[in-house]
Amino acid sequence: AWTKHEFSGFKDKDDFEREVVRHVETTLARSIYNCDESAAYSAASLAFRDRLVKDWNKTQQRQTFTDSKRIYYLSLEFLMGRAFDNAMLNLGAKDTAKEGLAELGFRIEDIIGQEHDAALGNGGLGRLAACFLDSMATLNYPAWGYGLRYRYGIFKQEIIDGYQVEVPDYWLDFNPWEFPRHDVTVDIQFFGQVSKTQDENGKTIAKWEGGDIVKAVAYDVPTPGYDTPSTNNLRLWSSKAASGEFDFQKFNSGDYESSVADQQRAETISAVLYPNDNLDRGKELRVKQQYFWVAASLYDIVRRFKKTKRKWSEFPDQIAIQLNDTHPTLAIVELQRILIDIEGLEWDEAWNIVTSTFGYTNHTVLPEALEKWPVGLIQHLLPRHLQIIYDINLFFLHSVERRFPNDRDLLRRVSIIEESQPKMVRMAFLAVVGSHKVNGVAELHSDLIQTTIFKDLVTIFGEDKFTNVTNGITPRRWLHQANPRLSELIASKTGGYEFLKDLTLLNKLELFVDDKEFRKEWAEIKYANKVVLAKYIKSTLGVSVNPAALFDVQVKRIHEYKRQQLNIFGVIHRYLTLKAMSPEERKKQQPRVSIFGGKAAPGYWMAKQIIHLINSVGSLVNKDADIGDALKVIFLEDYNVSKAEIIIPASDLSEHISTAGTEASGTSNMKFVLNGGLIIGTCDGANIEITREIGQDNIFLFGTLSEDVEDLRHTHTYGEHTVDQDLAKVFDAIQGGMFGEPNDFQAMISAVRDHSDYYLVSDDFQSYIDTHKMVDEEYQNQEEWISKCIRSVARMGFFSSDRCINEYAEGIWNIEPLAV
Ligand code: 26Q
Repeated sequence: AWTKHEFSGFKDKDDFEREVVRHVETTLARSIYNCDESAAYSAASLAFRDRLVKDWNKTQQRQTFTDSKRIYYLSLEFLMGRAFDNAMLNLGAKDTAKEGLAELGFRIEDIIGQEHDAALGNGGLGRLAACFLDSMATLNYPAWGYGLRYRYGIFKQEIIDGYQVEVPDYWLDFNPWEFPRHDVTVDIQFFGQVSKTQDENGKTIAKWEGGDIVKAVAYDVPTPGYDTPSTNNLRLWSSKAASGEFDFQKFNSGDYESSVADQQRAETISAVLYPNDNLDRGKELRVKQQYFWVAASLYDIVRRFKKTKRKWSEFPDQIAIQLNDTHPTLAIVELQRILIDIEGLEWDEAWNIVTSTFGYTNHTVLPEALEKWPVGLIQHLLPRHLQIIYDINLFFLHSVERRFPNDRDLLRRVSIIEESQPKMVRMAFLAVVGSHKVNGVAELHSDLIQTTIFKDLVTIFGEDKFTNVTNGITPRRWLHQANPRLSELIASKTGGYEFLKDLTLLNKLELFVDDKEFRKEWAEIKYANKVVLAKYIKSTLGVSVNPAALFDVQVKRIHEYKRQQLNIFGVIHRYLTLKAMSPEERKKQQPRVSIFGGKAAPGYWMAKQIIHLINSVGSLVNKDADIGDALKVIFLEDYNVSKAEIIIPASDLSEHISTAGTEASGTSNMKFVLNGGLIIGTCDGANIEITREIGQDNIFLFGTLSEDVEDLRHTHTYGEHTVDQDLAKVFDAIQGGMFGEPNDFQAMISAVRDHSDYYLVSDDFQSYIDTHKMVDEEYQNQEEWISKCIRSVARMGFFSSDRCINEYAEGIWNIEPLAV
């Protein structure tokens, strides 16, 4: 069924097997008779890597030879997950590998399971970057990703006595998917002083001297496209002491400790991913990471451009750089510095090049997530950059003043420097001023940024600078890889696997909504996926769940704005309701499994309390003999990409219930619907567009609308808000000690009942409960439910990251695919 493209893959299973055996015997230096699953994974990966490398080299050569415009995607996070399965599928050789591995005595799933996730990201923003790499390669765009090679990715989460415990994620022991480029290094400068002199023409020359040097070393990760030889590059930088190992001068003079300390200080820069999601809580090390990565990447990009011997004015014709949130905003300043201080361009010419090159994607309106850095910190770490930021601001404010004279308050509001104590650099404003396009990630979100945080900037720059590109997901990983049986069934009805490259072809499924045989197979696949998840739950938590129950899933980072507390309060309400019923009545209720998963930032105390409450509810409910299968409450440990691939295909209903106006887009909502699950959600982020595409009848919407949120919040602060009966009963149960020590959960209750209930949990509670009641009723009618699922999948074509990347390419990057 599968087209093998001409470049890579294997001739047949024997060809593949020979390669595996060769790698076991030579690369790994082991006997094939003493080959365990781990060695088989290593060797099989290396066999695929060899194929990938060939395509990769050809792709890079072609991009250089044709001198085509490239897009550089700068992201501090790439949440890639596993690479082996993805490589097999994208090269169209999974069946071959499966047969070959079977002959060697292995089940392919076991071999896939050997791989450690590459978890260089927190959540949505990092996974979006990974989906974009997949789409950019698949669509044959000349694209590179630039990121940091963290020694430790996002921490591993363990649950001990109901509490989250963080364990370091050391993932680099054996990683066949990266290529160290010890010859590709860049010296990165920190601290030091700036001196200014005049040249013979009276022009001021700034020199940044002194300070420390840290070395950036490149590690390259090939990122293959699906059914195409295009294989792009993800370049990750690792930090090293500039002197190589340690300072021998110091060492020989007996100062061994400090020579090692210097080395360690340098290596600290790329040591660990900051585990905050939607929260700006970085210190000096975070800015160091940002500058280290941005400076190395720009040096690399400029070096490549200079080889073409083109004029500087052609830079934006050859290069587009996309900033994934404000984390790489210093790139704007760094490119301006390179052009004026090193290459000798005039300010205006340089600034034109800079602003034509950059695009900026905003992922949040939450005030606590908007990046700001103290002026003093930047002054100390990057003295020349602070001067340039001040100059950018000066020229910008001058232009504002010319167009809007005598509006001092406007100048104060839009200044890149916030005149607070201490003064702060507003990174989002700097990103807007230094880019030619600014986009949000879903329609509502893009409207909101233009009317709230960037309102004044829209007035100044005009509406055309601001645009929307609704997020998308790659159907290769999130349908074909995660849910192979559903993918196969879809292929059988839509004319093969073409839909994986043009997701709008899913619309052909509408013809089969009433097809009995098709519906039966559809339901069987969902059930089988639920059995797999049930087994996983049994093996990890020891809890038996009934696969016939309604699986209700909320998996995402734990955050008050995402409102896992609303969900667990709802679960408690359900439990109390069931307890109050007679056994006969209870039997008539729709059985449910409430499944949670997600990490809390280690310093986010309230998020950790929420995890604790979920686990406490679970340990009571799951062993309550009165309740039995009617309700189970599960918290899955260490939610990550590879677990998402098991959980998402097994969901009947998933929860996307953020306070309206807080979730920029959400992308797991798209993954769940694409896998034949329905969703309960608020009118927020991409939920709104999902509703537009799949139809109101196929989604369970509830709650306050974003335009009403502000007013409602005000009524709270003026003390008029009351908690309704049902929610009060939930609080009483918690405070009565039903789920253990009530003091542990007091803050969660107080936030809603006694304080301002900022996230409007009490306002939305009743409609949330009522909507779940509707879900129960509708789930009873399985025929109707399945129709809704099929119709929804049929209408999800819009949410492919391929559509999304094409919009970026056309509307922001002005870049064309390179024909293969
Ligand atoms: C900032 C400063 C210091 C330390 C950490 C951070 C930081 C790190 C990660 C701030 C934010 C993030 C991540 C944000 C994120 O994942 N946002 C999500 O992006 C998705 C893709 O666009 C959206 O779908 C989600 O709605 C949005 O929450």
